[in-house]
Parts: sequence; structure tokens; C-alpha cells
Amino acid sequence: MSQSSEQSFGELNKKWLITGITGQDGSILANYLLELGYKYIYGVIRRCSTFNTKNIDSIFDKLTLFHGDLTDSYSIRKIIFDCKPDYIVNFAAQSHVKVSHCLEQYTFNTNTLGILYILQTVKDLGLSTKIYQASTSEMYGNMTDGKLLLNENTVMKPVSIYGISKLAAQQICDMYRDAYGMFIVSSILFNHESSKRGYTFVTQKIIKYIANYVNKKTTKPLELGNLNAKRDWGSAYDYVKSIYLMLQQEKPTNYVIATGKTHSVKEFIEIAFNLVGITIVWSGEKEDEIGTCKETNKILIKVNPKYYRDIDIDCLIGDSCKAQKELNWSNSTSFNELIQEMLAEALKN
Ligand code: NAP
Ligand code: G4F
Repeated sequence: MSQSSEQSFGELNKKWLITGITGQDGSILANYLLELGYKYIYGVIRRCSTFNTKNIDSIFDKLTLFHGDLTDSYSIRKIIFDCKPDYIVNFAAQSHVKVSHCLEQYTFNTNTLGILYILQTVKDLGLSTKIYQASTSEMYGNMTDGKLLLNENTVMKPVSIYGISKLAAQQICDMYRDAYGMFIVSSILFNHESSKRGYTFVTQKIIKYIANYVNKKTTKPLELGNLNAKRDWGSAYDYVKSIYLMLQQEKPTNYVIATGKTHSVKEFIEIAFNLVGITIVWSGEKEDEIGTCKETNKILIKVNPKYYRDIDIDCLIGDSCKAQKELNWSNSTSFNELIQEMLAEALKN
């Protein structure tokens, strides 16, 4: 066996522990690691009264799953003690921004204290585990109107409980890295989507509606909140690859992962409907704004203020130059391609 094949054989025997493996990113990362040839992939799943494994059903037999919860420090300690992983990827989170204002304490317990339990355990056990923390563009708050691209050095002023909980988590990670020399990477992920995205996030909510409308499963309009918010939307498949690369570097540091382009919720709607031959015409203002089908005059989009946020971010757009340079990572899916992929998948079901 050559030295490099021995090295890659050694690497592929390393153990990965993924929290949040049933979510969008966790399930995509688990699939990607299997494709790369890794054998030991462990995941943390929560006890649920209904099935929550839809995203990992196709690879269920190739994974080792542990019941655990980031709010239960003992369960996290025990899982890490039993697995002694080479990598921990912490995707588990109460990841819904609007819900974070209803579940403030729970959001902190999961998103902030959860990673703290992981770090404490790895440190106490003296493991040399490489740790990844999923940070978010929500940490910036309203720092740009679209002209300034947000990067690793931009000042952050989060406006949601979710954003604040994640900023505190990132600061804890930075402190552990500086104080104890641990390999800890946080990446500031801008919005990223796929067909595995939860249905309460705006992109998948729109896509699911269009698929149902086309398949004649609904005739009612789609109700949404802030149609003018702008987000930097990328593909979860591209973003998960960047996370793998960050963990293969010699030195840990934080990275922004973004496409560098921003689009409004309205633009997403227009493009997605266009793909099924419908042109949306907007009229009215604020709560009275509606989107009508040009071809039939039927109202397809309505605003329902119940989906408004107590405070929202108007615009997000990121600068991933550092990741492009140091990781040789690049975004490979355009906004239109992302919408096409999500819609094609939804129309199959
Ligand atoms: P997601 O689909 O909402 O998945 C969240 C995962 O966390 C699910 O597996 C969920 O389990 C699990 N989880 C929630 N609370 C938990 C708890 N208390 N203990 C253990 N597990 C728990 O999120 P995602 O889109 O994959 O995002 C992955 C990570 O990246 C999250 O940390 C998110 O905050 C962050 N992030 C995402 C984006 C994005 O655009 N997707 C952008 C920036 C940052 P159940 O399946 O049982 O609910
Ligand atoms: O799809 P969203 O819920 O994503 P949001 O709030 O940007 O959060 C996502 O991205 C973050 C990265 O910046 C992640 F950290 C976080 O975990 C999550 O993955 O909402 C996007 C925009 C918002 O401005 C919202 O007000 O869409 C607007 N919107 C309009 N109508 C709606 C709706 N959002 C949702 N969820 N549902 C609506 O009916």
C-alpha cells in the first residue's frame, strides 16, 4: 500500500459524530461522508412521538444512532464518552428564527448551552476531536442594505433570540479555541436550502405550495409574511462540502459561507411560479398585498401578518472570499438552479 493510500485509509477510519443528523444539513453531510468512503458515522437523534428520520431513511442502516438531546448534558457526555469521535459536527439547533421568540429559554438551552456541554466534555476527556459549530448570518442583524457584503470581520448586532443564542455559542467556541488550543471551527452560514429543508422555512413553504397547486391538492392562496425581505440563498449541498474542507485544514479559523448575491422573497416566488408556467402580478400594499396569476386572474399569494416577525432582517448578503481562497471552495449552484432543483424534487412527490 502506498503512503498516500495508507493515509486516506487511516482518514476514512475516523469517526464522525453529527448532532442534528435528522435535519437538512446533518442528513446531507452524512450522505456526503458515506460517498467519500467514511465508515463510522454516528448521529444524535431525539426521541419523538412521530417519525423524524425521513431525511436519513435511505442511509439508516449505514449509521449508528444514539438517542440524545443537547439540553440533556448527561446524554451528550455519555455519547461522546462512548464514541470518542475524531470529528464532532454540531448542527443540532432550534433553528427557526420566529419560533425563537416563543421559545426563548429553550433556544438558548439548545443553541448555546448545547455546544458548551460538547466543548466541556471533549476538554475534560482530553480528546483531540475536531469540532464544527454551525453559526449563522442571523448573527449580523440589520448591518447591510445590500451594498456592503458581510464578512468574518463585520460587526454583529443580532435582532433575534436565535441570532443572539448563536453569537454567544460562537464566542464560547472562539474562547475555547484560544484558551485551550482545541480545534474548533465556526462557519457563518448564510441561508441554504434543498429538498430536505423543513416546510416551515419560506423557500420550502413556497415550493411545497406550488407542487400542491399544480397537482390540484390545494386551491387556496399561499399565506406568507414579509415578502420584501432579502436573503443570500445558496444550496445546502455546496455548503456542507465547505464544512468538510474546514475540518481538513491544519489550523482552525472561522469562515463565512455565502453566494454573494441577494434576492427578495418576492423574486423567489416569481421564479418558482414561472417554472410551472405561471406569471405572478403584484398589487396592493403591506397587509393587503396580493400575488395574482396573470393567466387566470386567480389570487395565489396573500399576506397574513401572523407570519410577520417581531423584528426581521431586511437584507443579508455575504462575502465568502476567505473560504474561496483558503479552502478552494466555491458556490456552484445559482439561485435559479436551486429553485429548479427544489421544485423538481417536490413535483415528484
Ligand atoms: P434543521 O433542518 O432545523 O435541523 C436541526 C436539527 O437539530 C434536527 O435534526 C433536529 O432534530 C435537531 N435538534 C433540534 N433541537 C435539538 C435538541 N435540543 N437536541 C438534539 N437535537 C436537536 O437545521 P439545518 O437547516 O439542517 O441547519 C443545521 C444547522 O445550521 C443549525 O444549527 C442551524 O441553526 C444552522 N444554520 C442553518 C442555516 C440554513 O440556512 N439552513 C443557516 C445558518 C445556520 P429533529 O429532527 O428531531 O427536530
Ligand atoms: O426561511 P426563513 O424562515 O429563514 P431565516 O429566518 O432567514 O432563517 C434561516 O436562515 C438563517 C441564516 O440567516 C438560519 F440561521 C436559520 O436557522 C434559518 O435556516 O425566512 C426568510 C425570510 C424572513 O425574512 C421571513 O420574515 O422570509 C420571510 N418570510 C416571509 N413569509 C417568511 C414567511 N418566513 C417563514 N419562515 N414563513 C413565512 O411564511
